Amino acid sequence: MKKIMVTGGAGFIGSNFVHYVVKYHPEVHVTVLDKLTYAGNKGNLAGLPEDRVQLVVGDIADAELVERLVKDTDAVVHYAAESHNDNSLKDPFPFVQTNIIGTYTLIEACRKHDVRYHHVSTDEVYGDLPLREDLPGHGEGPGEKFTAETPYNPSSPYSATKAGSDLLVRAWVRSFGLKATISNCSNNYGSYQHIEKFIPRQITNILSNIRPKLYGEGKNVRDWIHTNDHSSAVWTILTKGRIGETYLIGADGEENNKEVLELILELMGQPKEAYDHVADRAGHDLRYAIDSTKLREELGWTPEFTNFKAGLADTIQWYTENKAWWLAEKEAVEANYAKNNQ
Ligand code: NAD
Ligand code: TDX
Repeated sequence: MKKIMVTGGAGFIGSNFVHYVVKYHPEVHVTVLDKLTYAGNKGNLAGLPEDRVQLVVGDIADAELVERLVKDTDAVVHYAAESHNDNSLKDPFPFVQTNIIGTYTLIEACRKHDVRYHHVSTDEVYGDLPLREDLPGHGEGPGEKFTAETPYNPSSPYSATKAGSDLLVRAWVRSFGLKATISNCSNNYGSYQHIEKFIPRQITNILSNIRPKLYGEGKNVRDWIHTNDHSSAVWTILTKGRIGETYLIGADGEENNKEVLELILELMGQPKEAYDHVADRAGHDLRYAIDSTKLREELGWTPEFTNFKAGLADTIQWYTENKAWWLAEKEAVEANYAKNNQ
């Protein structure tokens, strides 16, 4: 694999993957296809060698452009998406357009030119799980975490469009022999994450003297993974995964939102109670938890960045030292949340 195309490579997780490939796989050239929406930032690719990484600004739903790029590549790794649940509740259309039509456009081009395709998706396609305390095996019994066999049951317009895109890929594998793999990962954190998302929103609130905002009671559980570990997992699946298979990516990082917020407050030297409870998200998923046994046992992947407190401290340091990356957007992001009392 000498040439790969990474869609959404100027976003949070896609750009991390591009940095990962440049660092660890010097034989590979990367073409990034990214529309540079509000969530994309050229600066996320700053410092990468021009002979290794080329940015093409364009839309994954532009069939002509996509075909031109795909026919000249060995593999496509598809990260581009509208990615924020709260936005999907306000205006679902861009989610349908990018996540479904965009994916369709990519897999059609890959099928036509017989190009290897990896589809990056989310654990949210499986819906949500009960809290551990309400389960007989306390979250460790059979069926008490998501596996590749869990039925799809998405809750939000975002997760429904991601589920739809996954199902398109599965159908293209079965009906057309598309050489595809799918990964469904849990919640990522790390540097370069857009400040609309939970962890960077709270860090940048504190840095802006705004009180952090917790939805509802904060009992909702997310299974946190450092984005560096997501990148190594995707590379492993791209290079060693079995065609047609779905692999779940997770690092056993379950925490409830209140615990995460209290840890951020502690690491930033703030009182434990210095936050506001705000309006809950409509249809808010209760708990996500990934069983990544298949990926670990079949492909030998293991996460490296499993000390959540240390990872959070590094992330806080990054947002503190890189105010120029987020400051200009902060006011508008908060004004948008305020419209919904969030
Ligand atoms: P992000 O919103 O930070 O980045 C998305 C990128 O896609 C941006 O650079 C944006 O400009 C680009 N993009 C959007 N629409 C486009 C279009 N029509 N054409 C070309 N480019 C377009 O998202 P992220 O958090 O980095 O997520 C990346 C992928 O990983 C998504 O597919 C998401 O569903 C998946 N995922 C995210 C998480 C998470 O915790 N953030 C977890 C699991 C899976
Ligand atoms: O201000 C907030 N307060 C709050 O309590 C925000 C923005 C969020 N929350 C809660 C909602 C969730 O329970 O924090 C949790 C995490 O929220 P998000 O960062 O919006 O992530 P989530 O909705 O869990 O989805 C994320 O993980 C799966 C990504 O945004 C998706 O792209 C990915 O598929």
